[in-house]
Amino acid sequence: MLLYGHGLRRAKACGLAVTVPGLERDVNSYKPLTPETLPLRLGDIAAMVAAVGGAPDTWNVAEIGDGNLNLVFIVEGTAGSVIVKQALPYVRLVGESWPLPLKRAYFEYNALIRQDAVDPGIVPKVLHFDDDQALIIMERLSPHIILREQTMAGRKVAGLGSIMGCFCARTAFLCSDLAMEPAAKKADVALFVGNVELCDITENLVFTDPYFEAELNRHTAPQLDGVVAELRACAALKVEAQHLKRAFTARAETLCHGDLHAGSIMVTDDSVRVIDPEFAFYGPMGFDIGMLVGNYLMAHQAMPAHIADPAACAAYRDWLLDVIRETWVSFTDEFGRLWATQRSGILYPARLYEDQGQMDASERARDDLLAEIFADMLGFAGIEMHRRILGLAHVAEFDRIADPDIRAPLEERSLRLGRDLVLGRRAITTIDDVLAMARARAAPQGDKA
Ligand code: SR1
Ligand code: MG
Repeated sequence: MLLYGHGLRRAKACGLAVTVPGLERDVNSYKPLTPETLPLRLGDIAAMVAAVGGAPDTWNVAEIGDGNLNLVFIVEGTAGSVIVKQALPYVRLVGESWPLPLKRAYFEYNALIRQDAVDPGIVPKVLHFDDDQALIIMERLSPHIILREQTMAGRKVAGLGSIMGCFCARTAFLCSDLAMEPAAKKADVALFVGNVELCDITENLVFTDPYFEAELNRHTAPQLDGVVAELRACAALKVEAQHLKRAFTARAETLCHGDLHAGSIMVTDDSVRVIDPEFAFYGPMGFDIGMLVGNYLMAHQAMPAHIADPAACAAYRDWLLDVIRETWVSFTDEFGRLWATQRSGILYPARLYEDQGQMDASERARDDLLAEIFADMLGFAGIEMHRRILGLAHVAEFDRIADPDIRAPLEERSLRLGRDLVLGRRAITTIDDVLAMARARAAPQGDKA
């Protein structure tokens, strides 16, 4: 049977089994944790006891999950604290009417260990994984906070652009056929291809729902009704959105984080860590960096509502644009370094280029690939900007603007910039052009809208 759209959810509701080989679990033993049951249930896990310290019945446990999908607990004891993340069998944001498989914890665990291997220290250290209970016990990042909370407070993060550019380049390059052994790469593609339901969320909520009146959508109405109608009537935009969706579904190039927004990054003023790769899948090299850039661009557009002083706001917005530039520059630098030093996979082999004395051919192949990633990045950024304003899952940068008459004009600027990026992505050639487009669309300084 072919399942498409929200078909997987419908299939499950009808009792049709959708299984992934090797991922059968003991469904009867799974039970969601509570702060009361957690110490007893996890108190005999050696890694947990060592990290938290003291007797389990003295642990302080708090459920802090405010994301869309899972339970998240902080567990504190005499020696320290850890995070326990457990999948729920449904979408927390929506409720039990939207079932979601527990196996997403397995994909998150597998993504975390791969991300740590290619970019050591960037993700929380995994202390324990329990497939049946769909839970991961991991390092607690402290005093880190979610990146979008930091940016809405107008606080900078030293090295943000370069660290995230490197992370995106390392995962893009080292988890692809540019670097991996073909058998290992194909085994990984096969492993992550099981993350069907999380990809289904992205395929629908990100690439499709924003462009028609889907049931789960919401937008600031009636203020945005005009621009929403305009976007949904734009044939070229809807064609490009589906070209990008085809890239998402068909191009299993590399291991993508899959949900790299400003809520999937934790920071201090000088530290950057990546969390939450449960949407991991094999996809286009420009997907993660595109989502990330889309989030920075939304923060840039929304900032007048968060920083009252016009001069401070202008300076902070310039910093956000610098972060975008630095992200892309670091991505290309790191990608180029890996191209020169770790191109051991089956693609663009040195025996065709460098070994023949043709450095120029190697550089041309690299630059062609980077140009393709750049265009994809802009397309995915634009789509992310649309879905976060028109779809089910919004961003706090806009949602926390209480007055719809202030929020809507800023959202509209973002929607229009997103459209410009999606439609213009093949013609835009430099990151400075993108920053100029963002400036041109932005609300004038001192003007909240
Ligand atoms: C139903 S899940 C909605 C969104 O939350 C996640 O964080 C992903 O971004 C997903 O698209
Ligand atoms: Mg998440």
